[in-house]
Amino acid sequence: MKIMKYIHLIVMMAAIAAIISCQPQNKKSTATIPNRTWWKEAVVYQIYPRSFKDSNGDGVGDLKGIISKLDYVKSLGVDVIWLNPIFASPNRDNGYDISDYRKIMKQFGTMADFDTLLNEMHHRGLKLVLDLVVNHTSSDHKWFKESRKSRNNPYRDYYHWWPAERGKPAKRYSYFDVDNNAWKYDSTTNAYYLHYFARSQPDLNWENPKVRQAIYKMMRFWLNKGIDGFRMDVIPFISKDTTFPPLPEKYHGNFVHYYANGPHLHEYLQEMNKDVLSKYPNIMTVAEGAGVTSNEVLNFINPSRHELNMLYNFDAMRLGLIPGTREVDPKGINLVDFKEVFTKWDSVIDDKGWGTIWLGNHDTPRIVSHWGNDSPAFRALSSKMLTTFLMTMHATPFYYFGDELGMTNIKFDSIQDYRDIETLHEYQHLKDTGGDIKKFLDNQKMVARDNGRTPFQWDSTKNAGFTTGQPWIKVNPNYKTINVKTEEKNPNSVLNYFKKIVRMRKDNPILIYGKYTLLDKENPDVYAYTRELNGKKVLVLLNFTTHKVQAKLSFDMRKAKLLIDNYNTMQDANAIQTFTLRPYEAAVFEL
Ligand code: ISL
Repeated sequence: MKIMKYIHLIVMMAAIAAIISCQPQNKKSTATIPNRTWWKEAVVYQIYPRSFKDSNGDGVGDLKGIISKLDYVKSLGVDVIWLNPIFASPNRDNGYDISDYRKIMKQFGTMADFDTLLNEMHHRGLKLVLDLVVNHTSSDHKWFKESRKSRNNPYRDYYHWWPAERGKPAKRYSYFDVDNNAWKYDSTTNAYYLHYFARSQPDLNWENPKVRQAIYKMMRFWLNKGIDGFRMDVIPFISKDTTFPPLPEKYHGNFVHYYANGPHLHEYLQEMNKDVLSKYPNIMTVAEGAGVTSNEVLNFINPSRHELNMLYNFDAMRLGLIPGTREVDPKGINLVDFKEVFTKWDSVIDDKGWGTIWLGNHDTPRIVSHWGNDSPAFRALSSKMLTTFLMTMHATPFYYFGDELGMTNIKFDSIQDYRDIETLHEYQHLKDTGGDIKKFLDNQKMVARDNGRTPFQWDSTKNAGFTTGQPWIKVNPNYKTINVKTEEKNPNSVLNYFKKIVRMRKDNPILIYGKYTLLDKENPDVYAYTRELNGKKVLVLLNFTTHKVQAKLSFDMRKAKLLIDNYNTMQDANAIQTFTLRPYEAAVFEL
């Protein structure tokens, strides 16, 4: 009997050893984490190619420029680069108006440069995600050029046309149109075409199976080259009710929710998954979730639906703005609302899918200027605080290039400095309609997309080391002090803090997979939460204000181990029920 017991014991120990040795090599135990996936553990670094690094002196960033800086990207510790569109384009909306999906934009380089980029990235263990812009094309795309030629052209039904003899089509709002009108009359065939964005961005007709097949073929072309996934531009907008009924009253002023709920949207995403995505099981997909509410997110990302992996939501983007407008609210951002948004999305997604976390991208102002404080006293501290938030949440972080330096809004004084179609068209619209131009320009300093599109700041030489030519958009004059070279040398810089906290996230699965719980919910100044995994607990404390504040906690902080603090030092080590935080302090503890 005894011998049998020993044999049992030995067999069991051998089995346990085998199970442990099969686990992915992570420093801390992850034995009980279900559904581990590389893109859940990744940090995505978004590069706006136009503004990253110019290799040929034409003032526009390019692929060779990116290749020359891959070691920098690798040094950050991030895993994935998402590139904004790099395809042939007349650039009316900086590449979001594609004229040929299989060609590289001339200003950015050649297909050979692309192949080198992908190779060099993979060689360094970096993955590449491309922007898939298929709600619309450029009006210069061959399909549209054909489509507008005649009513019986084979490409006619690649786009949405409304014959003028039926009268004016029902109102549809457009994002970038000077008249706010998404229908444009075209005299060649006496018909209107639909464009949710600019007139130069006609919407593709996804209800036509030929369009869908052409797009799937194009997606396979890039996936076969070995790219690692797609970020899908306004993908919720693709399906339309082609009877184009009058817009229901409740959507006037809030049309994005109507646009994001087309009748066959999920059918098409499932078809795309079946025909394309499922054939490349190791890629990642993320929907730009404009117009998608937390009630709807699981329709896109619940694995049982076979659609997409992740969706990034826009709920937080309305905060700090006057409701229904893009005007900055002088009352500022209400932190209780901010916490509620992120907590709600986390609880809805729970373990039924996987979330994303982001605060800024190429369509937003710089995160430190909007969510933090870009005054000299607080810029670095608040940048680090916001980065702490992004790197300690229960979702995949999408981090915008330049935020790791604490780059700020440029705040142009003159309309001449702006390049963005959105700002320029809105300006024109106000001029045409006698709107308040001064108020508009003041507001643009805070919200304009160009604030986040100024050239990356490499060093303190001319044009921040971005280009030897004339940059396509002005360089932020603060590049003399805010730049990679200076920050690399300073152990306390925003850049070095970013690297440190990225490493911390990667070394601590609890920060990736751990359950998120909001604490001290009503506190208007502090965002406090715990992350829990396998009996371990981490506490995150973030002060969103310029003054000392207190978090109410029920932990005995005397036993807590400080993992990171943006002041470098721990204070209030003896706290029990409350914890005092210094201005914009961010502190992470193991409890
Ligand atoms: O930028 C916005 C508001 O300022 C958003 O409403 C934005 O238009 C929306 O999120 C869609 O964005 C995406 O598609 C646009 C392109 O201009 C954006 O850069 C892109 O991210 C059209 O392709």
